[in-house]
Amino acid sequence: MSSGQTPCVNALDAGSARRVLWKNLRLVPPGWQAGPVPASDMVTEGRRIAWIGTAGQAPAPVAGDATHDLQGAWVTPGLIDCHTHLVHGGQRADEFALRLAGASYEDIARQGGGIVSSVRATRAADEDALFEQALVRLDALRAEGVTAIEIKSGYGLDLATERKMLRVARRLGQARPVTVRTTFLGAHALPPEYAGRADDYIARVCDVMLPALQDEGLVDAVDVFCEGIGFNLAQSERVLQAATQRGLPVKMHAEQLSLLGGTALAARYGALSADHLEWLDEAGVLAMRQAGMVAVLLPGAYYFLRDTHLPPIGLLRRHGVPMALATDCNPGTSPATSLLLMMNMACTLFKLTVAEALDGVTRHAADALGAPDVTGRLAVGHLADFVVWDVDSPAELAYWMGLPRCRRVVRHGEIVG
Ligand code: DI6
Ligand code: FE
Repeated sequence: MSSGQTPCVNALDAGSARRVLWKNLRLVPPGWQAGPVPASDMVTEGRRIAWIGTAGQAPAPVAGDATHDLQGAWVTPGLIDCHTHLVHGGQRADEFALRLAGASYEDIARQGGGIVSSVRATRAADEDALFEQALVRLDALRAEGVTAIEIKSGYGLDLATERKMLRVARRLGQARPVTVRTTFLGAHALPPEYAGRADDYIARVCDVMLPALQDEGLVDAVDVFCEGIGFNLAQSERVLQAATQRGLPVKMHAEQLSLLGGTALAARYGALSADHLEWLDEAGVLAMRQAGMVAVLLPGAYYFLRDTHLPPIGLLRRHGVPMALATDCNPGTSPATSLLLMMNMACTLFKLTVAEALDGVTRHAADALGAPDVTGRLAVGHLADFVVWDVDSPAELAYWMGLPRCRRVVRHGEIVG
């Protein structure tokens, strides 16, 4: 982190990396508070930040260096969407209509709709079709300054389709200038062919699917949906155990629709994050704090399900649990492709401050993502992933609902949008 005030001199070595001077920008500091922020300059060298400090004091450019004058524009770290189900076949607008007519999300799931209907569509789609559908959503996120994203599997629920989803996720990261972290969510729902045999399915997830997909280099982390309509505590623990034994970081969909205690379980396994958390209690908050976990809040799902049970923001704040925000982009509960809109919803629905929302899509999201190089912070030595905004105040990032305000996106030192 850098306040942008203190010049941090570091070796601007004579390597061949391209050097760029970004002049006259205003860095939105972590924990931003309304008020003037003096202008800074930043020097990037190749992929990384080599110098940040007071405007006008950067090392003088030499021949071959590029210079961009940002004319006092506000700059944040690249935005990070740390919880998505971006890759899936089809959409579920008809189910939305049913819910509007009175059916509950859980009713629909129990009647063979819900997640399982997306499983049918995802199994039926070929890899290229899945890729093309997901690319549209990825580009919508990128247009708002997203430079890193987590993508889960979990609409395959068989080895071949989970593999197909994770391969698509990897391809997305090659096709676009965005860091993709993949999460294996084989334990998202019970596939119809395992009806009444949830323990057998979990055994397959742990003993067959996870090892195979990890060996193919497709898995960066492992997640499980611990819920009445998902998997119980014992089944969730088996997944966490299997992942941990294989050296993979874990996370959990926890306490979304009821309080099962999944968060405390995830804490025992040193999870990166617990996500959703509408029903989380104080014991769970304390467990998160102790384990150094991030609380990933998903206001899009809360809104889209017309939920009324708020996550315990006051407790998370009081106990100092970092809060991240993500889209949860998925066809059933959050067909959202705007992280800025999630900031707005987190402020209006969950009463987050603008500063919390900004930190929630940058440094705290990075900590939930678990990608070693993605920090969500602008400081010397860190990757040069940042966004230049067309706003008078950083509060505008949480204020507009749909107005594009992103002027430039820089990833790994290169202008990519
Ligand atoms: N919680 C969610 O909100 C999504 N998955 C999950 O575990 C919903 C997935 C869906 O309905 O398709
Ligand atoms: Fe989710």
